[in-house]
Amino acid sequence: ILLLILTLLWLTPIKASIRPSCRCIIYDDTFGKEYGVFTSPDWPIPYEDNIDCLLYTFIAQNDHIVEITFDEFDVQKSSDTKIPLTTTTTNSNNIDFGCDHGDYVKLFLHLNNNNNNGIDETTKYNPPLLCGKFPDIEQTHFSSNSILIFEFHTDWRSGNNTGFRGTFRFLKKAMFRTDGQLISDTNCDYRFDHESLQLTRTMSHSIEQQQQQNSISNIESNNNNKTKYWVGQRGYFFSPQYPSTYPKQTKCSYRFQTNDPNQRIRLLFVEVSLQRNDQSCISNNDVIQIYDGIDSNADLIQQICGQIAFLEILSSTNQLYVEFISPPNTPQQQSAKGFKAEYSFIPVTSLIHSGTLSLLPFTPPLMNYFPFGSSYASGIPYPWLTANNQTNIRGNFNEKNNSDIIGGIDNISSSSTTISSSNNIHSSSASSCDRWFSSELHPNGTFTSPNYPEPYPTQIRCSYHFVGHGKQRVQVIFMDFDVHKVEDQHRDCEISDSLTAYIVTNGQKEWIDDFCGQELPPRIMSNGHRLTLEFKSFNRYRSKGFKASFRFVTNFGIETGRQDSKSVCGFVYNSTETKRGHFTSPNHPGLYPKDTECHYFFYGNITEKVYIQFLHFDVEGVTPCTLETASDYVEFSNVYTTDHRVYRHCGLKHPKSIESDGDFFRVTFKSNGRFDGTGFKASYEFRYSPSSSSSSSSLSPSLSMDNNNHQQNENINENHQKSKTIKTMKTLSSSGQSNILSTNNIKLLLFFNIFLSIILMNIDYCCSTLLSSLTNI
Ligand SMILES: [Ca+2]
Ligand SMILES: [Ca+2]
Repeated sequence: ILLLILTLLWLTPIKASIRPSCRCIIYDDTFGKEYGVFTSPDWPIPYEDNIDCLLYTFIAQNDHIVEITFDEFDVQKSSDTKIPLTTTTTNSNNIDFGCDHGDYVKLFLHLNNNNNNGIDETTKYNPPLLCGKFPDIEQTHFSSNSILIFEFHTDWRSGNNTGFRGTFRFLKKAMFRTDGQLISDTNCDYRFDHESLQLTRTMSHSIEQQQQQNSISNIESNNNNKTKYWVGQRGYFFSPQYPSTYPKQTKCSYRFQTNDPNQRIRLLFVEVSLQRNDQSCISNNDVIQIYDGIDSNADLIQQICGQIAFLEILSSTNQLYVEFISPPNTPQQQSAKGFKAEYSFIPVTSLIHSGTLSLLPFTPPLMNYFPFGSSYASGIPYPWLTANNQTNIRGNFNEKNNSDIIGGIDNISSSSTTISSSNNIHSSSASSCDRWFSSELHPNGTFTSPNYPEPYPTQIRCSYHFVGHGKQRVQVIFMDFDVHKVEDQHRDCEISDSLTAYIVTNGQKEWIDDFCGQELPPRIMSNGHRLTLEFKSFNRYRSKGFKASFRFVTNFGIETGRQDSKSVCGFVYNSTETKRGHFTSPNHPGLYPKDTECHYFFYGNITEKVYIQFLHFDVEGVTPCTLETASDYVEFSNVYTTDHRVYRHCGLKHPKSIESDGDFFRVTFKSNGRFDGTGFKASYEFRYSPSSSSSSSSLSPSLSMDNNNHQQNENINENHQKSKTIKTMKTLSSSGQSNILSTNNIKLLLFFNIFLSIILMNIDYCCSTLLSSLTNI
């Protein structure tokens, strides 16, 4: 009854203001089921022409939001205008993909409950209009308040299209509440101040000392002790209106700090869905910036743009600052969902000691927050809850592995009986062959195979875990390598003794390479602050194993230029400092790390131009090196952000030479999360060039190729492709299906487990629906 009264309150204004020609269907109940169902008229029989305006109105209780998901979608598209993913020109005219001249679904996601005048022709809808078929349209949509309306419009043209079928449900708003303290007079600036109880207990006798270690927090708690807002050890924070689309002109901040200098802040960006385009973060409007300190003056350690899942950030101190920016005055673009992130305050000791580290990477969601059981987490299941040990970074030493450790090994056998439980790694790790390297303790060092330089034992499996923080990457450089390789199996270490490298991508452990034989492997770099190497041996061969050095680097293995603290990976080359030199891709000559973006800024004198020549080029990708071709690329620009022309290069062809238009030049390297190469090495030179714009045409899309190198490149190419194929297969087999599943697919799967309730479709006037509801009372 309460629901209906609320319904009545909202409906009255809605009814008053809609177009008279609009008919209305209301969904305000799922009748005890998790989901309700809606369809287009006569579905799956093709819908009629000239429907003009049919309003689907979803009304939740005041403290709920509405989620709708289209499971089937086939709406006539009158024009085939397709917006290219390479939005080098962000033209707002293309936003509706040509739907506005035909049949469409028009979404109203941000209707306000309080001063609600319903919708009319002037109500702002949420672009884009939906028409066509999957994957042209986004499947799932959320309201920001308790009402969601969409208009179904069909024109006079017949198309024999079946329309749509979808499900809706109501979600508690509390699921998406940011746990921090909203700073007064701000829209979305939050603080997350955490008080370590342990510290308070142990240090209560020396408050002065405590103040020294964390002045800001304590000054406030002294002045204002009673209203001090402490957050828990763990919680969530969200972009505004999440999971609905975030508003333009947004600037939010999230400041984390703890009074315990021996705690770190760990963030896990569970889902990030910002404007999807094909630009590097430096040219992107909407961006999340993460600073390793109390505010934006601290070092920038991460920039997130586009779409990504399960990205982990670790602070290097007890403070962390996050900014989310969606600037004003940007052209109207497709709206995006924003982000969902989890924070936690963790003791440094958990980064140093192996046992607690295994709890570290991922914590389960706050189950109670999700009203419909454990599997719901805004569309993405938590992979560590479902994954087996092999795809789980935690499962580095499961029981099966433990039983592989047999006697006769000096530093292992004595303890093999104590390694009985995977939960008990902590206590026994010191005597197993697993090793943990945290940058909190070891900024660099060396490690070896067991017994090195004596032959390593048979039947072992050892893991070497590296955990950095901030923007640190782990770099491993091999010094000696002799691991028994089974011949006949060309370039395949699968059945040989081997050393295998894994990183974490999208929250999953991912294979990057493995090594065997006697050839010294190239240097390795992680894509983030974690890296795991696994060494395994089978039979009795007398190979001595390996020795390698590791270091946690913040310069991405780029040895030249001056690093710019305002970029995550930015290097400045100034003509006043050096006139010529070299620069390389990260980790060169090793494989470049995945998911990495680096910028090289060249500043010349006013009379100079920048001249660049590539000496080596291997950037995995296919022309035109775009998002659609899933390519890594090297991009050139004559301005700091976005050039009006974008010149990209990928593959093995390299430009012979490139000259800037003027005294500034930017080179950007960007790699994605799949496949890699050895990157590039290039020389640069600032050349005296007094007359401007005379030779700007040298930077043309069809850059000349060095013919001498061409033949050589072809050969390299062949070998390269071979190894790529092997890598592809391995990646697929090791990472399993879960990596391939998109959010939408996972959602579809979920539906198989859900009991659907079907609501009879009443195509009727709003008021008569309401009347019949009232009659039911
Ligand atoms: Ca039509
Ligand atoms: Ca790639």
